[in-house]
Amino acid sequence: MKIAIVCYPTFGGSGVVATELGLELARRGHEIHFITYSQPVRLALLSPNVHYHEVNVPEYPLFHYQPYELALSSKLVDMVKLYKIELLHVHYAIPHAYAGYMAKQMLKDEGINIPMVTTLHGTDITLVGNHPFYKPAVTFSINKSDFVTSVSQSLKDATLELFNIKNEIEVIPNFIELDKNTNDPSIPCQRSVMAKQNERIITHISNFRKVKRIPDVIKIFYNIQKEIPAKLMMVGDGPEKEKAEYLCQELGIVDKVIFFGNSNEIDKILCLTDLFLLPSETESFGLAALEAMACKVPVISSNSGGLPEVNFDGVSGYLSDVGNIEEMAQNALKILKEDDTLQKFKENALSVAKQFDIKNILPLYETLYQKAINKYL
Ligand code: GMT
Repeated sequence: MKIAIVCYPTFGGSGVVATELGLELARRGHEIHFITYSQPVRLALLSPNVHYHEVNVPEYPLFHYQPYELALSSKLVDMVKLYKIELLHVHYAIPHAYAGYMAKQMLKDEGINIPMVTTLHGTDITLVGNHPFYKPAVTFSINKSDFVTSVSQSLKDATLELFNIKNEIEVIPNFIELDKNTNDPSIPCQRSVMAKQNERIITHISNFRKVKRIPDVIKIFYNIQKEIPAKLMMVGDGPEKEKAEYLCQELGIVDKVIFFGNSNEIDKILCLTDLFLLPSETESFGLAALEAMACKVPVISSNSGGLPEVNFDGVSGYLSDVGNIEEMAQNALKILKEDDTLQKFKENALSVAKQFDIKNILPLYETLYQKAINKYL
């Protein structure tokens, strides 16, 4: 199949899922065209099956806001015609589903019927899409998509509750490429560089937005390090980072917390991690938790959104109510104190992650794509 994938190229779950999906589809022989405003961060190499088309929005003094949707829909029309693309898969409803629908209509005018699959990722529904300024356009473009998927049952439920949706929504969860992520012996695991032998290593990875509750991460760690020797690795960048650095100063733990910034070497960080913290206000799925689990790292998370669908309480880690820092720290200590317990949770984390192996999830997308293409034959 010839598939155009529209996504955000930056560090963030939806872009990562879209890129990894495209790369695996390409490995399976499909022709993939990524269409976005800069090269996706996880898209290192292009190949005959993997193309990247940049959307440029020329500056013009009259524009207070650059008309990205317009440029994107025009680019989609051009690329569909040039490469004879058979299907659009847009990730994140705003504004991609809207731009995709416009492209569909323009193409229809020229006698080309192209199906569009929209994948809802989370904040496009829960935080941003639900805003009254966007809601009519988001509802419209979801309803006008040929097929809609959501990354968890919880996100599907939220979408049906918040919007007037007439379309079916199929749940296709986030996935992980286990062969790549699990204990690859070629990845050097330099634990001794980061911590002393007796220290536990705790990690948080995100884009440091408010929804991630970064102060909770620091406070949970603060409680942990009072009881056992430990280091915290904070990976990523975003609006809450500076405040987090100040909080570490206030709590007197700067020597125990390392801020890395954005990293493309997540597996090298996770391979030396003992515990992952994800106390988010909400997560439609929590891809970061799954990536940790695939590297045998148990997870302490909140129980909101789709997190209970990936982190199994008492098995791959523990879940607590949002903001219950004390319980999260106590649960972390339950896992970390004894080597045997930690080992058991590590094994469990990996076996839960196996359910989300890309090999199980990818065929769900392929079947859906075929259905979408058949719709217009
Ligand atoms: O929250 C992020 O880190 C980014 C965001 C995105 O859309 O790029 O992530 C959302 O999509 C991911 C992939 O489907 C999910 O795993 C995340 O849980 C979801 N984030 C939220 O719902 C807050």
